[in-house]
Amino acid sequence: MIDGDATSPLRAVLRAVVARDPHERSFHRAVHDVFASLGPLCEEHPEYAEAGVFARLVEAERQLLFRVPWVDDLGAVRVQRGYRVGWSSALGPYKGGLRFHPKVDLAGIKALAFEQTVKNALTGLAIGGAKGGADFDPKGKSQGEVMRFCQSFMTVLHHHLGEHEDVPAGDMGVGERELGFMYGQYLRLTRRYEAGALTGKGVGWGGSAGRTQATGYGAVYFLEHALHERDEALRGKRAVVSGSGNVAIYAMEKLAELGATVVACSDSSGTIVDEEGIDVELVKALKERRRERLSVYADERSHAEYRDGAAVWDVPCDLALPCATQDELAEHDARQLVGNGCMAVAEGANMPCTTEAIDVFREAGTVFCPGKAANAGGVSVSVLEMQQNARRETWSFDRVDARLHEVMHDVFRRCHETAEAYGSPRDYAVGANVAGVRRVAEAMLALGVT
Ligand code: NDP
Ligand code: 2IT
Repeated sequence: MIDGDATSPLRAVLRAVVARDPHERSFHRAVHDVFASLGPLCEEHPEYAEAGVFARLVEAERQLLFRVPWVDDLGAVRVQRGYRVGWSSALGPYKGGLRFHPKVDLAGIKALAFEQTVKNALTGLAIGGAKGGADFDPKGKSQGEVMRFCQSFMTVLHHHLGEHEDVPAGDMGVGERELGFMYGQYLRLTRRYEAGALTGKGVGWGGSAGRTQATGYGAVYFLEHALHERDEALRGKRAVVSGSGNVAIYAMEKLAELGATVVACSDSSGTIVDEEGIDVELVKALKERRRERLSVYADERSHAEYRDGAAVWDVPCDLALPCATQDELAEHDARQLVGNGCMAVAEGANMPCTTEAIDVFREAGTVFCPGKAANAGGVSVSVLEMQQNARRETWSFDRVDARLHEVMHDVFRRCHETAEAYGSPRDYAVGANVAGVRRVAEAMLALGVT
């Protein structure tokens, strides 16, 4: 709940958010969960509310909603909705991923763009916040269909992009293949080789080494710091990871490299349990190259068990990393994890744990690493990609990984110190929310009413 009396500025702003768009529940939740941490900050800085900072912070600077027509392989015309929400440019150009998934809608994109704004501020880098995507499902589509869709999407969006304006990247359903098709269309329409207009590009055509690994690796680096605070380490721990996409794969790879055993991962159809440790190379082959369902893993590794329709949360573990999608870990899942002795949860995905689940972790004293901090490695390496593009340089994987280590350490330190300073020691969600919002708020004050 939000602290303070019923007339507190935070409550008033939250009430106005709900009244203005009463059906946008996922957006309300994103604002509520950040505002719940801000009571002490709001008291310490009355000038924020006086300058309308909170009221401005819950409204996107701009929202683009557009038609994306495309022709499928049978010649039928199909129509999708495209979105790009530029939330805040107080700290830099709009920055955030594009998601292609049938459930994409405006409220969800607003929630993610708001969250991204706080995350990007927390990195300490010069980027604003944005998110976008479309209700297009790349699953089951041919290569040609995906390409035609991406080209149509970019035909509208290219007018609004650029290294100084808005720089998208990938997210769920948008990987190197989709970014390639979109970037190709961007180049064709703008007639400018502006590599810094999009990140997550392939290393052979303007991308950065280490961007593919960055989100998953970064989440594990953050978790490592949080465990270290408790005199614990990754080595010897049992971990479960939900999802088997970009974030999940590289979280699993780094966990294994640092001595943990990942015993389960999943996709939207079911879970694989492999007590010998998930074979990450096999998951990569299935998901990155062959575009198969995860169930095929059990056909190729006979000792592994496939649980149709199940999630990973009831597999006993020390560490749990939700790396698939939002609201995938609910209160009963949290209770199950805690009951099984899970000591730490690190969110690789955006908002995967429900508010109630996070409360369970808080009460149980489970180490909780919130997504806007733990998964900030992806967007941070996107900034390294922009830096390389601007200087026409190519950095080695080791150089990027060393910088990722530094950024994740900075993010952890900010969360840790801010949580302590604001009376919630070791509550990294409070630390992340306060540190991120404070940086945006200070910039907004300095820039006047914009
Ligand atoms: P991908 O599309 O690469 O992978 C998503 C994975 O999640 C797939 O394996 C998918 O399975 C699985 N999944 C989807 N829904 C469910 C479900 N209900 N239960 C179990 N598994 C499910 O996306 P990313 O890995 O890029 O993104 C994952 C999360 O991380 C998202 O929340 C995203 O916003 C966040 N994120 C991503 C970043 C990035 O750089 N890519 C950066 C920071 C955060 P299936 O194939 O069956 O759909
Ligand atoms: O949620 C995220 O941080 C991303 N999808 C990555 C954004 C980016 O611009 O790299």
